[in-house]
Amino acid sequence: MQITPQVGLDRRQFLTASAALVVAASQVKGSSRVFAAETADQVIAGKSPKLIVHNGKIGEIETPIELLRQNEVTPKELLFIRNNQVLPGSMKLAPANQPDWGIDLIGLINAPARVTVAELAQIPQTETECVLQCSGSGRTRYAKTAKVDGVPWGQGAMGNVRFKGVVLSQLLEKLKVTVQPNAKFVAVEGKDVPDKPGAEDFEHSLPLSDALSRTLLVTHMNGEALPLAHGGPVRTITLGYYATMNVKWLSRLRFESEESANYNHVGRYRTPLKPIAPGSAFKTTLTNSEPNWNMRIKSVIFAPLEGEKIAGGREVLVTGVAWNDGQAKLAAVEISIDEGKSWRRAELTHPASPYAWHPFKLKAQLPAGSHSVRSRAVDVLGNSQPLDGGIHWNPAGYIWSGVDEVKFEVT
Ligand SMILES: Nc1nc2c(c(=O)[nH]1)N[C@H]1C(S)=C(S)[C@@H](COP(=O)(O)O)O[C@H]1N2
Ligand SMILES: [Mo]
Repeated sequence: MQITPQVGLDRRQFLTASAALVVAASQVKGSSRVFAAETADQVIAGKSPKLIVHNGKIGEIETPIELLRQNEVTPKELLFIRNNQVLPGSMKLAPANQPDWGIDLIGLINAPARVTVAELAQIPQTETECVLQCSGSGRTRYAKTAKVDGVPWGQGAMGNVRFKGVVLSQLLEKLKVTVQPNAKFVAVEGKDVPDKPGAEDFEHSLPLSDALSRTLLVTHMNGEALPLAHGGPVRTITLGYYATMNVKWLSRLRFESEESANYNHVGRYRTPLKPIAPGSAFKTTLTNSEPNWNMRIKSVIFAPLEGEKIAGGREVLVTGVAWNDGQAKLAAVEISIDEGKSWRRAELTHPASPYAWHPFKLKAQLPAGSHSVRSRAVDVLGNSQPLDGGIHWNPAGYIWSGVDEVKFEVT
């Protein structure tokens, strides 16, 4: 890592900056990120100062693997943050305390309806542990194939959390709202404000059937009121979907016959339907690409850490987590310590929720020297992770799902 002296910083800024730099240097060895102006707790009050700040202005914050692996359920202090734009006043982990916050339901339904956060609390609740993963998580892995645009996320734009809320179909039942037969999508709108004048609002469309059965209107996370920074007082979580579809500060649900034409749904957060040449340009449209909806099957190695030096003469413990969109059971996680030539089954734990992290572990005897370990998850339908994740290369580097790889040394 190269340290370039910054010109024009005052002393207080410099001290902050150098403290952040020390944290950055110890957390993200080998990262291309050189400088963090602020620590995460300065960006969002309550976050751990050890998180990686990619953007302190709107809040793009990653969890280093060495912190992510410490808890089965990721505490709010450690959970990543991704804002495209922000609801003013929401850059904190405090709860929202807004019982009068209303959500409008409009479009292809029998009659428009409105529900408040206080009313949501009166409807039967569902609580589920699930992976929350930005579709850009792991983006930097694509750089081996060709340059990609966007926040240079490692594998830590994700976490495993417990969300509680009301399933959309149960809300409709309670409100006596019926959906018209020509409705095919639900557009989910957030109340945040575009960060540039003239920019479009943040919203996404979901296919109706998944929206009804797998979308929760979430008011609680990890047993507490949903923090403002994570979308409090209410956000959507569509189980098994990428986090970008999980709209924070939920304001409106539109039942429609078509997918939203909103820039964030059509111009971003989509991948080409057919493979494209790495490095080429691609403009997404409603018909040439698909939204970042269901999560691809994926595994991430938690130990060893990249670049770790492990004392010889003892077994090396390989650990990590795997998950998918929760629709097909995970069958196995396989580990290779010989660059993909042979694979061994790890011990895999099936959590209560199919949407949660599935921890895996394997012990390996390794001689002194340089080593690499690879992991790949397989589900009962045979879906797995490609050895070369670059086959899914796309200009924005969405939905990385290649075999994970970590290099380390036994001394
Ligand atoms: N209203 C709103 N919702 C949003 C966003 C946003 O910018 N505005 N960002 C999305 C993206 S891209 C991600 S990855 C997740 C991140 O959720 P988190 O910040 O709670 O971790 O929120 C999603 N929901
Ligand atoms: Mo995201």
